[in-house]
Amino acid sequence: MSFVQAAPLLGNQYRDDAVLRSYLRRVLGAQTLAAIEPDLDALGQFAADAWAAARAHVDEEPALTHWDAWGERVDRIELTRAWRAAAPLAARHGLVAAGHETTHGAAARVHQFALVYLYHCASEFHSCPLAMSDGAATAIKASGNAGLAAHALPHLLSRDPVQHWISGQWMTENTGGSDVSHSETVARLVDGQWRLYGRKWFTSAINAQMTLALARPEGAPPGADGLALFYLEPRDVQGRWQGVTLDRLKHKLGTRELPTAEIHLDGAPARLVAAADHGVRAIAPMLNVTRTWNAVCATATMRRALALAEDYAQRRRAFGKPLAEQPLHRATLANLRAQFEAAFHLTFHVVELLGLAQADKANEAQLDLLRLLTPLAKLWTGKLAVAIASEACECFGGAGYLEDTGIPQLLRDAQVFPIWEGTTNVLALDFLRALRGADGAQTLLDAQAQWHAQIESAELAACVRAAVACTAQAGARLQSLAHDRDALEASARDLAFAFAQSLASSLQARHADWALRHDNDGARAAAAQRFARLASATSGPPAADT
Ligand code: MFK
Repeated sequence: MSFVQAAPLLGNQYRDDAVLRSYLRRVLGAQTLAAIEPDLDALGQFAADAWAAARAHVDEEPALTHWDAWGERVDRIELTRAWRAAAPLAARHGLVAAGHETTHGAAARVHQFALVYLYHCASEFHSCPLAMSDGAATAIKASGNAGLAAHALPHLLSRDPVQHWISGQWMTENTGGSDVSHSETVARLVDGQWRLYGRKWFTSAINAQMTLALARPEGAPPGADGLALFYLEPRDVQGRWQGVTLDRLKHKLGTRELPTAEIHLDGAPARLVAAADHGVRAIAPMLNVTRTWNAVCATATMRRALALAEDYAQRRRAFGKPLAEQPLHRATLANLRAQFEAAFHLTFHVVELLGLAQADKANEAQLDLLRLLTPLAKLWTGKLAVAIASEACECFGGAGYLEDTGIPQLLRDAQVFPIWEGTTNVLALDFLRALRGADGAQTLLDAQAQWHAQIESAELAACVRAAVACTAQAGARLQSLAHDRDALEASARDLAFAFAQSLASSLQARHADWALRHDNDGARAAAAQRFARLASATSGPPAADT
């Protein structure tokens, strides 16, 4: 009998996740945790079951049929099995609703994103339309458009699978996805009804019941300020497309179960979300929410990659013992774990701040911090998810390169995180934009000092001293470049990574100290110390880069 490798298995992804459970014990009251735990447990089991089932249908993709048998243009989308299963589950567990409900006060976002974190990988990127739905609900609330809110929010925030709607986000045109100022879609007011004409180049979740779209009202000036934000329902109550033609579905590197279309708009009926200009300003609340989803889903991908690699290391023997007992493999996994845990704490701190802001419980400094940390978390976790997914593939040797093991999909899917919702460079420049509104790096240093105030362990205190030194160094560099815009922009990426890593290291150390004291859990402290070493090796003073 020749050798057969043991495939990696996943258990309940809530019960098995010591990092998530430890974090939730710290930030949620026992009563809140007990109330939400059945949902967390159910989604943890969903993740385990979906991994086992997915190996039977690795290559599923949605299908677009343009014409029916009788010659009528129908543009019908057939969704995959995973998507059909994920949609009702998302509604019932409140993956969007939980973030907007008041039951758990400022903890609403922690509740919601813990669910998202467990749901994401198993959902085959059904998380994408949920992110856009959450973003759309947030932008509609911020717009103050009471009529639209009364119409759309009961659907977006419903827990009833029949009532629940998902939203699209139609920004990107052929002219560009980062610089939207050249958008060519035109809005015409015809007999009191706005109608959109043009072409949208990336429309994810084209099966969505509604969408928000940027378009230029006829006669408005060129540039971003001339764009307005519109609300559309692309299909009528019979399900027929209204002034929308689907040209084709995109052929993508990953996220293949997500139907992303190229479309033409020819008189699609729309209504204004806010004023007939400054559409980018109106859609910004949506972007900040979808960027938070991006960071949470990137972190969930890291955790999945690690869970599979760690499980396999127990099963796979080479050179006379399991991989888990080989010192170099063990160190490789420990580095991945340290980075993942740091990313987890930065991401969930953004989540906490979002919850505070939404519940009107955030002070000025916390609002500034939220604005600064959102692009940092998005850009750093996006890149890290790709790096960790790539290392995880390598942990499986040749099997990690075979599509039908399900492992390469992790890497193909991860590559979307640094691209959509703003590339790494767009986000680094957004961080500079946010710094202009805040008190520069001082906001970050002040926050860091507060996080450190309660740390008792001497080893962890040493970690945070190193982190503060990195933040201060990056802050000094920022200041030295303040009068040379080109040099500042050229350094924006290095600066953003330096800040992201030093702040993540502090947040991770703060939690590790708590876990030592409350749970006698030394594993979190070991990971925090390891990350501090990795971060200070990579994020020393950013080099001049012009
Ligand atoms: C599973 C995970 C889920 C992920 C969801 C997947 C969904 C996929 C769908 C897509 O990928 S859609 C495409 C996503 N595209 C982007 O994310 C756009 C990338 N480009 C940018 O982010 C640009 O920075 C942006 C278009 C937002 C702005 O560029 P501009 O034209 O140079 O704008 P400008 O003049 O700097 O800003 C306009 C206004 O918006 C300003 O306010 P004022 O008008 O009051 O001065 C800015 O302050 C404000 N603003 C811009 N970004 C902001 C913001 N405000 C708050 N937060 C921000 N992030």
